[in-house]
Amino acid sequence: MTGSGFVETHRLRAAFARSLSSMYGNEVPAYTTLVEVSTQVNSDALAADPARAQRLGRIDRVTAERHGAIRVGTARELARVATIFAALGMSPVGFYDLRGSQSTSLPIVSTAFRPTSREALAINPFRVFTSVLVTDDRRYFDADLQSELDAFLARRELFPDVVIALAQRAEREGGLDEGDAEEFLRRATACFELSTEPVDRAWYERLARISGVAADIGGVTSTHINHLTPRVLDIDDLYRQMTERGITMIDEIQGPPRWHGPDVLLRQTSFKALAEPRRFREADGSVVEGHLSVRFGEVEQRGIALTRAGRDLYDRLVVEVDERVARGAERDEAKLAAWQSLPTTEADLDRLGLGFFEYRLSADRPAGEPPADLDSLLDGGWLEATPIVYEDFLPRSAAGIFASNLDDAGTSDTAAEGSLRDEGWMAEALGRDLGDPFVLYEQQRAASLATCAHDLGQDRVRIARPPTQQPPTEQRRTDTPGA
Ligand code: OOG
Ligand code: NI
Repeated sequence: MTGSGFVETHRLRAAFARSLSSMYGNEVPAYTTLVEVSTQVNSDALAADPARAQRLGRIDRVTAERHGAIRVGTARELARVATIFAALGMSPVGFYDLRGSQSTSLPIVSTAFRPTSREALAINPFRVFTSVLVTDDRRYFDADLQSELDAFLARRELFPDVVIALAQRAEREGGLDEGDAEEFLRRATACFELSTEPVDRAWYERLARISGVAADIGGVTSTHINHLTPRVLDIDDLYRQMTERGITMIDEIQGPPRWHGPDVLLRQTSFKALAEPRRFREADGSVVEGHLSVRFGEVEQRGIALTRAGRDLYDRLVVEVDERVARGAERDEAKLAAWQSLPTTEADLDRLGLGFFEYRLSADRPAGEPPADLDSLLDGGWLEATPIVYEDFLPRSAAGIFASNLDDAGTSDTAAEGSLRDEGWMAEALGRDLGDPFVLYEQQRAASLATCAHDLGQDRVRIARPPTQQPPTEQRRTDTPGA
């Protein structure tokens, strides 16, 4: 951190991502292998087709890109970690409820902290999927266990006051002086280090019988980074190369299939949780060496952000895939069959209002009076569309990743009433506004249109095309007029 005396927010975030990455690489050597293979996959993809490789972000952004995952126990812990992320220019975006979605017990709800502006994302898009335990959900915890668990969580301090004070100052002042920045990064990184503190075996196992995730969160006195995920341009290639190196991957690549059309949303896979040495305290007070398998390696390939209409379609296709699998189809084939309903080109994804794009003036646009509507501007070569990258997560894939990395499905009482958790609860717990992914993508799209309108000397409204709510048809084109 040499150079200018003041380390502003975006540099802090990039430095934090690097610091976490080097700490995690020391703790989990397989992560280093994953990063090596990812880097190779990306340079191969770049060499094979440079334009395609950089369609969804410049190669330096993609290669530096990581997301982390952490898990906390209480609303207070969530609010404190939100303060740390705010210092790094990362705000909470989206609400994910993973409870009851799988046969595996996942008594958590989640959000993701990430930069939200186009500029900040381009500098460093570091994001952290953050889950919080729902201790009052009777499907998982009875009243007695809940009060023991709440008391246990209330006694620990994951994020010391000194880190929070530095974070508050960094948020207020848009960064920190070099010395403070170093201290903040060191202390904030340490909050996510695997603790050597002995784990109370009986307590941990009691929680583990209900949910491996509950034990990982509430069975220990600290938190840790669960995984750090590099981004690749070809996840199938990565899956093959990791398997060739003898690393056992989970059975599936979660999310959309590999196909000939545009990549949308997010494809993810992981390698199985590793047995890591941990110390245990036994009932008689003795401390012994043992193992826990909770941390795993994950990798992702990002695609185009979908509009609400596009996302609704995606969610319907996921249901259709399940139905096909229930009737005996193989999952990858079922996905490919369902994907026939998606447009096969970016232009159609845009025109049908299913995907988010940004627009800019073409360098070689025609002379003369430009037409007034977006589709004609695109068709006539005045404007060019570039896809907006999906910066968020998928609840179904997240639940799948959690579940496939737990040895034991745990237990839950499906007849009991779940406790209420929603966006409102999450914002209240965070003590901050919770961003809506769709609104953020729409703002980015609208801002690019406003710039185009200005540059063309047009009225902004005339080229803004409201995203169509129509389901896609078999047709390659629709008759939706430009507004
Ligand atoms: C998070 C699991 C979900 C993703 O990228 O969707 C996830 C966790 O294990 O804490 O990592
Ligand atoms: Ni992840």
